[in-house]
Amino acid sequence: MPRTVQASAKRHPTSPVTEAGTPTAPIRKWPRVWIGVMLGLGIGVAVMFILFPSHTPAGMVWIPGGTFLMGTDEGGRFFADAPTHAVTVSGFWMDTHEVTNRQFAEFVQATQYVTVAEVAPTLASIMKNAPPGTPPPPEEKLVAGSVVFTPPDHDVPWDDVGNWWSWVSGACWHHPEGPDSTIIGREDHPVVHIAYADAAAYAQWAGKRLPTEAEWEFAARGGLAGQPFVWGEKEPGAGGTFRCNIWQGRFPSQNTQRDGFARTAPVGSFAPNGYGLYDMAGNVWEWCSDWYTPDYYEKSPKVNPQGPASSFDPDEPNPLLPKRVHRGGSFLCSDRFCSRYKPAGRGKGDVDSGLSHLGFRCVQGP
Ligand SMILES: [Ca+2]
Repeated sequence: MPRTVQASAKRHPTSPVTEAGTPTAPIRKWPRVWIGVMLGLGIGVAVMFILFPSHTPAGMVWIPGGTFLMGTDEGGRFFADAPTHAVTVSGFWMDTHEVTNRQFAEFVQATQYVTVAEVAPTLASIMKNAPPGTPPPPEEKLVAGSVVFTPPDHDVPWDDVGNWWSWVSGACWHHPEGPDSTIIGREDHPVVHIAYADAAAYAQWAGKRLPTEAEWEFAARGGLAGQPFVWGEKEPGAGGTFRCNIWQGRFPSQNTQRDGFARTAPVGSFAPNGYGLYDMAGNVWEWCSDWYTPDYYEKSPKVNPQGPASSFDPDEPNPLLPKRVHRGGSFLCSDRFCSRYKPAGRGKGDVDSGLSHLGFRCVQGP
């Protein structure tokens, strides 16, 4: 009956019926609807996975990634963190805290790993990176050891770090201040005297890797934009509550320890940042995988920058001494000397040198 067909078609102009009166629209439209639903679900699941992936690795938190303003235009004594520039990083997992003595001991027990500081350097290894004309050190100086913070008992000029750093034979991760010191009682403090190769070996053993400098800074900011500190804008000790382990008093001779710690603090002693990360300011410096150059910020790629191809430090007698980036500052950071515990603050270090305020934490891809 043509009239009925026409009448029905009129009532459902986009849903014609067959002559038998069976609507065709469900047959033709449902697939489109389902395609839309499935696409929507798929995109939703992908977004949820990026934002909140399942199977959180133990001791890690998900850093969602995104675009942020890296660096600072604040200027100051250490200005290698300028200019501010937009950088995008992909999401990743990050250790909630610095690798502890307890964790590093597990690694050493499992692998029999020996750190750089525990092996006597060879003359060749020392001279390899020495400036031309440097006389070779006497043989008795070729002993295993590391560089230890040794505070003077009086004010000293700041232009010579030798006034508070000493080479101590026998200093290493399990003897942080020298052979007579121990980590017993400091199992949950961050491991220190870690050379870059040591940190990388631990990360590989743990199925992880070291963060890039961009990843580290993104994570340190904890989701905050343009704030001077990893927790926001309040000064570290505002209101009498300290927010990180840095230095109080006259650096380097007088540490009033108002934050409770003269040297390292147990990880997690202070409140975490917005991503749930502890000690992203102060306690110990942390290795990043980027080689160090002072001008990288001016020309770094915008997406997932990995650092320059090699290092260069014009402040060194040998500018080609291999150095990588340190981040986060340490218990030695003092507003009177340097404030590199701020999220943009950069450090740098000889890849073969551990120090008593240098450790690391790891990251892992999704
Ligand atoms: Ca302190």
